[in-house]
Amino acid sequence: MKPAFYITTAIDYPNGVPHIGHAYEKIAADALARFKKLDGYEVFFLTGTDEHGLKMAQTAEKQGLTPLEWATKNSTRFKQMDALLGVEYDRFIRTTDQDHVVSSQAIWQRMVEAGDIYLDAYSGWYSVRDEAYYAEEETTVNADGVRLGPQGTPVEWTEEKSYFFRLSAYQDRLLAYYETHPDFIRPESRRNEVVSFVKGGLQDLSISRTTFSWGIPVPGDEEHVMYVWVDALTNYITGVGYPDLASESFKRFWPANLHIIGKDIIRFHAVYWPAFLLSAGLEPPKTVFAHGFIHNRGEKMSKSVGNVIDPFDLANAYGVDALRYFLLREIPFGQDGSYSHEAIVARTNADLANDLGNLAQRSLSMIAKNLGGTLPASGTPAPDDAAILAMADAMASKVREAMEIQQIHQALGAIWSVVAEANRYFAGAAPWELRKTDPERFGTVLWTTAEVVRQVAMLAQPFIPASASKLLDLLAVPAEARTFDRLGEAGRLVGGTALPPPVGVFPRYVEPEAPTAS
Ligand code: ME8
Repeated sequence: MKPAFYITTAIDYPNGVPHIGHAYEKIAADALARFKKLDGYEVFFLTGTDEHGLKMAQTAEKQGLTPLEWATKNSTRFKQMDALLGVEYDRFIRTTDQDHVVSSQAIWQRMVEAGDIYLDAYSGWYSVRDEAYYAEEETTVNADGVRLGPQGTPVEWTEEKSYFFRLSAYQDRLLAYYETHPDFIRPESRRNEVVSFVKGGLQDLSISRTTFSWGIPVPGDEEHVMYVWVDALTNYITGVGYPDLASESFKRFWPANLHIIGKDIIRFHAVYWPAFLLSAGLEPPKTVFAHGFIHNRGEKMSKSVGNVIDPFDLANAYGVDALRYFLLREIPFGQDGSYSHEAIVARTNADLANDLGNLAQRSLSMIAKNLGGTLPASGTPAPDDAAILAMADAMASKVREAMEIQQIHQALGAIWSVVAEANRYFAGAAPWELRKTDPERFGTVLWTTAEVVRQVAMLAQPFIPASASKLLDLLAVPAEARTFDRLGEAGRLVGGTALPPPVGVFPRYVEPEAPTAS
């Protein structure tokens, strides 16, 4: 039986259409999921939308829609984004799904039974936009006399009855958990942040609201709806069958291997979530990985500045794989990064069109032109041939090592360093000269190059799935021979195989012509 691997993304607020930050996270998680699938795991990949809360209700009202209509409209757009970008999830969960309501009420009940939930009154500075209360000292008053929370959003003094979660009781257990599970929070810098936050002391958490009704009712007290984060985090267990602990999927996939989230929501995932799970008698996930933020030319994206980037526009302008490659290669996973037209064009043309595209195109068209499209035999390798082949064979373990610690950019770096070396090899071997002088070595160089391209394309599948698959088609690699157990010797190209006519796989990005002045 295959080992199991359960990976999730954050569930997005469908309070508008998706932006490039949403796309980035889903693409990264997709690459990690595809990698594991190709590497022999049974993968379950969960993503979705987080649809409750006051903000959703308020925006819906402004649009003249019910909250569910508004959520449905935008949730559909998130699904369309996934379809366009090749994000192949196993389930798209919506927190308005009926099974999720059942699951959220079940975990709540378990936390009640554990003695961790009590009713009290709450007052404090509440930000509707952040859906969070702040302490007085976290707020400031701006020049217009408006009080703002730490994220710069307006806060209002609010008093309500509320259920509380006894988070303060979990400080020591959480610290012990971080200590014994060094991989629970990644990257390392985030882990340190979380540990020092928890060491600073934890306050009990207000986890219900009575001032609005767009949420999951608290079991046994319908005047309250759950705080949206209780319901949101629970999606990760609903997705694999909670509360049915005996279900095949729950037994197989919980605890999750990897929650991929952005750096702004690490506290919810690395402090509240494991505390809720421990309270309910469930194991916390194995790893929470926080990625960085994407900025537009170094500037924070915001609707008011008008520099929010639409992933649909980008995919249409540059191509899906060029966009995926750019985001995953350019930004060290875990750090912030920037998007610009120049940077994506540079990556597309240098790495994809020139380096990999030309290598494949030149070698394959030589086979088509001079050998009638039949792959030559491997022949007797000269030291140069053996060296580049050895480098290609060593690539898988480097890529795997990087993916194991979510260093996606390093995985791509390892693949593209083989591409660079293969280009040097090809230029040095000068097959166009060997054709007349040494036909046997001519064949060996072309076979070797094709075999290196095969392994590059195999390992590139998680990142640029459509293009990698086209390359493998050009090498006549059958669909069932594209999993990672066929890397290296196990899947060598065989001389004598008929190859289809080569076509370009990586188009260069050419600037659209500027309209001529008239
Ligand atoms: O936080 N760059 O939803 P969300 C990179 N519903 N990532 C970004 C980003 C940017 N500019 N902006 C946002 C929520 N993100 C909650 C999650 S999970 C149980 C509930 C990331 O739509 C952000 O960090 O505001 C988060 O991981 C995801 O996009 C969804 O953000």
